[in-house]
Amino acid sequence: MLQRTWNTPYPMTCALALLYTTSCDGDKPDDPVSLACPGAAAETIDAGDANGDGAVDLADAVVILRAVADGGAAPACTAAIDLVPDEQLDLDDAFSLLIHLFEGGFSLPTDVDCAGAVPLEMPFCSPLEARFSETGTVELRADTLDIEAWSLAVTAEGCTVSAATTAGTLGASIVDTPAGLRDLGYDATFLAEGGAVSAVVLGFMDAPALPAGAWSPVLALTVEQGDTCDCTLRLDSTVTALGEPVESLAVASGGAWALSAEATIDACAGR
Ligand SMILES: [Ca+2]
Ligand SMILES: [Ca+2]
Repeated sequence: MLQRTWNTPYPMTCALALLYTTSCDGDKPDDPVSLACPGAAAETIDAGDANGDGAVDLADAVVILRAVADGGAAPACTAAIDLVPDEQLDLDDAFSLLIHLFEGGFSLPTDVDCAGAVPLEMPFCSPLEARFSETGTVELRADTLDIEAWSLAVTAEGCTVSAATTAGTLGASIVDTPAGLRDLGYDATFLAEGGAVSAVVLGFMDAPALPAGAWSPVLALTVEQGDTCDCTLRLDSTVTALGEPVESLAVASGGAWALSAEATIDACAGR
């Protein structure tokens, strides 16, 4: 496995080791739930893995978008992200990856040679949290990271998710009423077996971000009660809607930052 130098003091390095189930000789951080870490460097880089962290997810589409807009780091391996093969990196490559991930119908190339490619440098673990409000709205908060995009995989137990939308949240468009922060960008929000998925990129050529240091509503859910009024919502599972299996993550600084949350809300409230 490629080794990356993390110029970070203990216990940050320790927290990273814990999350990736490698060895760690020290004490566990007091509050590991609130500490998110970007993906680690991968041994090999496959098609679509623009940041080289070994996973193909929304963070890679954002890295391509930022590289096209000339405002971000060059992807780890150009051959891995020329997904519409024309030896050029442009919006088509980013769109195709978004369609592959969240809508289905686009297959990634299989014959990619990225020997010797170097994964992108990632910042260190940082406070980043997700939660559900009492009404079932997903909220995100980061104190130092600029969250430019997110994908959410929501599962429900004891109830049914009957609607999922970014309307009324900061994931809504700037031209919506009420206005969100999404300027063009991308919004793929679907109901799925057992819950819902939502993938949002706040901007294509520009890079708007959620406000730091505040809870931001990003996905509004409507739930129908089951046998009781208790409705447990979680962000800790993989859910598939139309595209690839989706995990819950926030995208900041070119990396994918894992999210988790769980709450039991009252599905009978207001009835
Ligand atoms: Ca990746
Ligand atoms: Ca291309």
